[in-house]
Amino acid sequence: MREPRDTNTGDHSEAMTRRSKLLSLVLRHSPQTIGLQLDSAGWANTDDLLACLACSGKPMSLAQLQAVVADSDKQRFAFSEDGRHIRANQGHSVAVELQLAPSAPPDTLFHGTATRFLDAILAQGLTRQQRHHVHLSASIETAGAVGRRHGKLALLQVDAARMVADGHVFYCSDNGVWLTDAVPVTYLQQLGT
Ligand code: HQG
Repeated sequence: MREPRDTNTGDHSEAMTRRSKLLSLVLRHSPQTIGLQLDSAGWANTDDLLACLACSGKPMSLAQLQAVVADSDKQRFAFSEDGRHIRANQGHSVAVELQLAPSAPPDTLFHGTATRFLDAILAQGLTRQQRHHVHLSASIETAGAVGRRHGKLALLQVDAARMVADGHVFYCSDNGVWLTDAVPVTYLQQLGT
């Protein structure tokens, strides 16, 4: 099996995954855990982030941080153009305004979930739960991977074309995840897995 190794840091993927999870925690959900502040668009000052991590006993070098950003399989994080700021591309539970522009989605999108959520979803539609939006994928494969994180996979097809025609707004995050406020049941169709 391929063992991703970062040339700058000599790290194995396990350490990278641990750092990626730590960054997800502080840049999406709980910056206060390490005393970090995000601005209203979710950006943290890169130097502040490294200082706060060090002060919390979780030191990370700039090279290690850059490696996580570059290697993240889903492009979870992004630096500002000058590298002085960093943020998570999506998935926040803290209040941030990502300032994404509305964007036209493909006609069909997909959502992977667990079978145990199906009854609720087919009664209420997809709702955003702890996140800011419902997350949808352009590919069935990605939706499958997202759904399997939760348990036995259930796949839903979303009639995005009809949603757009009916006035629903979509956004595309910097890492290609399609976001919308909610998907009412009428636009959902269950697929075989
Ligand atoms: C379900 C990952 C009951 C929904 C992925 C999902 C994604 C309902 C779960 C990103 C419901 C929420 C987001 C309703 C929705 N009743 N359950 N009415 N409506 N649900 O993790 O979409 O690794 O918040 O189906 O790649 O699974 O974090 O959302 O199963 O892009 O970078 O409630 O997370 O990215 O789970 O995943 P989540 P998600 P990262």
